Amino acid sequence: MKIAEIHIYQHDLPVKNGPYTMAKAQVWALDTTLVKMVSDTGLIGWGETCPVGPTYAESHAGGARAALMQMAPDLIGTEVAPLTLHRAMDGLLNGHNYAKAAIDIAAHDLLGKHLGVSVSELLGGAATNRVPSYYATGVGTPDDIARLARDKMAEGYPRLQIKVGGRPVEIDVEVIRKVWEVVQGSGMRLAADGNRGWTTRDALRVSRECPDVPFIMEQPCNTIEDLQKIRPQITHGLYMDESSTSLNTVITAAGTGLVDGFGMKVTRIGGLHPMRAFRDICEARNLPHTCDDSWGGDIIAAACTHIGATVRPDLLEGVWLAAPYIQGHYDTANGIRVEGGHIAVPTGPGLGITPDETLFGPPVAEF
Ligand code: 0XW
Ligand code: MG
Repeated sequence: MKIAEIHIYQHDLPVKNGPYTMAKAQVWALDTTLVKMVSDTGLIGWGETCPVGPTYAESHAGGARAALMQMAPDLIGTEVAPLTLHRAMDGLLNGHNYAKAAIDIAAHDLLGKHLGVSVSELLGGAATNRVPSYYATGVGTPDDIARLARDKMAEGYPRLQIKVGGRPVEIDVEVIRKVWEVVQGSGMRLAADGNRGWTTRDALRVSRECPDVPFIMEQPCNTIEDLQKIRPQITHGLYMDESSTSLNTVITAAGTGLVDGFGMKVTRIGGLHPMRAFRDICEARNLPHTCDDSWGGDIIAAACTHIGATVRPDLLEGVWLAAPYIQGHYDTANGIRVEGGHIAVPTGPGLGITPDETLFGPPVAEF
């Protein structure tokens, strides 16, 4: 089965009760890019990539579409096989994993439909039909975030990710302590995500001032060198998110024991094919990780849920979706939802969703 057509769409995803605030970014609406891949057998697969604004990572919406337009004409006629496609994409464009991921996801959807199996079956087999999610707060006041923690715990979320950074670190310490007062003893797991916003000085101080709170520090500082510097001095677990930009980085971070786990984004690492290798590397080293993306609609959500379902359950820190922060779904019947802090794994072939493409308007490019 070969690629016959590639159609690229743009779609806006406004943030419910926006903005969504992180240490170095504030977003009101996200610009997502969708890929419709049509095979020479007439089947359709969907892919998506949606950077959460232009400063979260080295990615932006216009860049995703430019990269896709660069590669797409030469992908027509390529076999719909993830490894073959990645080699073809790498021969057409250096880097730009987050754009390649949209092609990779569409290919998995298409292949699953062709074989009559779900994407999680393609990725090695689901360990569960319901994955845990986690709730990510924005950067907020101690009282607001403590209230949110109470609400999300009551909803059934097993894990909370508190956003910190980009302000005096004393406030971050207060938020962590207030949230801990609320969730202590409940079994709720905690992450404090600095989104690169702390200096090493800040990270050391937070670890020193909250020795009794068992949170993990997610990407507290900007660079791998910063993480190496704080690593021997902190008592909290350290997870890498934004810095884990490729399998190459992940192998070193896992292999040298730099981190205790990862916040991982499917599109940042290049899609589901590299994500399954990442999953296996983590399992070999007993490293917990999330299966997320920076943002996106039902297509990204389905991709994250399928790979999340294949992770050894004790290593899965949760699947994060943008669904609770955006209005509506691409597929009103089968759209991916968080219910009781958990997500049902879609059952149909491929990604298990059928986007209503009338939502996306005419394609911005087609090949
Ligand atoms: C919480 N997330 C998965 C969604 C936001 O885009 C940021 C991200 C993270 O963990 O950094
Ligand atoms: Mg993170």
